[in-house]
Amino acid sequence: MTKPLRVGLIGYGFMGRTHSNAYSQVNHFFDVPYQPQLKVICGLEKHVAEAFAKRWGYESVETDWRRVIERDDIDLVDICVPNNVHAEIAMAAAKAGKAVFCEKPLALNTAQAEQMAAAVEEAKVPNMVSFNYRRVPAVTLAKKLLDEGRLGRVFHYRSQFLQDWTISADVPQGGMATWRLDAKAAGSGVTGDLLAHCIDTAVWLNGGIRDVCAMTETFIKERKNVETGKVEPVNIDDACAFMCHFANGSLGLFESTRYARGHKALYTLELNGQKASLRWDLHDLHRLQYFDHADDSLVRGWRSVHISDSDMPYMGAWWVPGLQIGYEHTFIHQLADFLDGMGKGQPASPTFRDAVETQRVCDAILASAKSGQWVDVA
Ligand code: SOE
Repeated sequence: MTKPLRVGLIGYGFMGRTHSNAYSQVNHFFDVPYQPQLKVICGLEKHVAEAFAKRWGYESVETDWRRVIERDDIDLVDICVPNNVHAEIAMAAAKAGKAVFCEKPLALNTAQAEQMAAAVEEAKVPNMVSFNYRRVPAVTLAKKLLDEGRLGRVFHYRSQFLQDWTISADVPQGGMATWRLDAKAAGSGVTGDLLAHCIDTAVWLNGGIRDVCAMTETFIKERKNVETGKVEPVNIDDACAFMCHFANGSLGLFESTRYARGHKALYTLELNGQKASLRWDLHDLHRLQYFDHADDSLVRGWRSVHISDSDMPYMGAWWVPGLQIGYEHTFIHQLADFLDGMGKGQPASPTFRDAVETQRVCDAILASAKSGQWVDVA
């Protein structure tokens, strides 16, 4: 028997769409104890919210998030708005006893993330942060192989997230479409927006990060602000590279930029262990590259494992072997795990508390880039 879960979604942008799709699909494919009911979509512009409600099947529309939290017909508040509003909404929702689902990065900085984690813990409400790439079946499989000890001791972790959409100086900052370029709304640039994904996956796969040494660059120093209409200084990092030590003694190398001409969303990761290595790439997301040194030396080489059989993570819920899935499915998987966890009374990771760790690494990166020194992840 599934129980209804009445959803209030705040934010009708790109992430609002990925989450709405997940609510609509999850019960078609996964046996989860809850059935999401799309009660309300909330966004600043009424006509946009109304069009969104019509397209996705939300029953009602609000333009002030406080109204969503006051409503007693809402069980789950889902936050898909710019980063600077996450904390206020999440803490108010927790106080009102609602479950809280929040887009990444959790907060603008560690202090704020800590407050948010404390709020959901004090209110004892289910909570999760949307670091969706953990739930790409190939990435989840990488976790399984690591946990089984197939790589042996890990020596290296390497990861990149490359884009190219801000190269033109004509791209503005601020506003609905380009708030990611405005430090007031986003907190940071590629560090919080893209490296946070790499860090979340890395810590999940390879354990905690001890210290970091980073460099950042802002290539275009001024951009027009959509809200003020004025040309203003750009205060986000356009590119960031950092190296780190993991607690397990392995070395990490990470890079992210929005200036890698030709790369639209190239997220890659690679681990090199004593016994084996593995590599994954978002542009070929249904494949895991795997090299096992124990293979017969005459045929030893990188294997390209196609993740589609039903014994692969999440794939039993989808089509028949050989037929693959895509980006949107990662959001369905994380929702399925969240609902399953709610049913069992077990938190699904990454919780707000888990995401504080990612935020800590991001803060250490920005501090290191500023000082030019190695910085401990406190
Ligand atoms: C930025 O362009 C962005 O949309 C991020 O905000 C997402 O988290 C990432 O998955 C894709 O790129």
